[in-house]
Amino acid sequence: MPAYDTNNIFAKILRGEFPCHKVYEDDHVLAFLDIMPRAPGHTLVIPKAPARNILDIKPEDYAHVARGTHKIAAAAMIAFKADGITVQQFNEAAGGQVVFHLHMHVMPRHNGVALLP
Ligand code: D5M
Repeated sequence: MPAYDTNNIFAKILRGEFPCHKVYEDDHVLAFLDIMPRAPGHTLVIPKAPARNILDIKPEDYAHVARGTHKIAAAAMIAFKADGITVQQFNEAAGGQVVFHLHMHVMPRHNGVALLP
């Protein structure tokens, strides 16, 4: 697997070199709106630790991502009056990953409404 690239777009967002619509931040994670939302409120949760994907992250850093994802999912259910939540995460190009800094997609869902492609 290739090494972590410090010039990926999410690394730039973490360094404040590129803007984002921030939803939540703590010492370990940042959450912001996806620029290509597949559902209203589609949010990405990323670790502040430099990790390419789930194959690359330390368990203790992944635990922070899990905690952040849990928090955002619960908040999104309320904020978007959602009926459910889809959590999705891709690893390497073969796994559908496009941006190579680990991120969890958190997508509020409503009954009868499909995700955008
Ligand atoms: O897809 C990467 C996801 O990251 C995709 O849903 C678009 C989103 N994206 C890409 N650039 C940005 C910026 N600058 N802000 C917010 N969201 C962004 P994946 O297949 O999960 O790697």
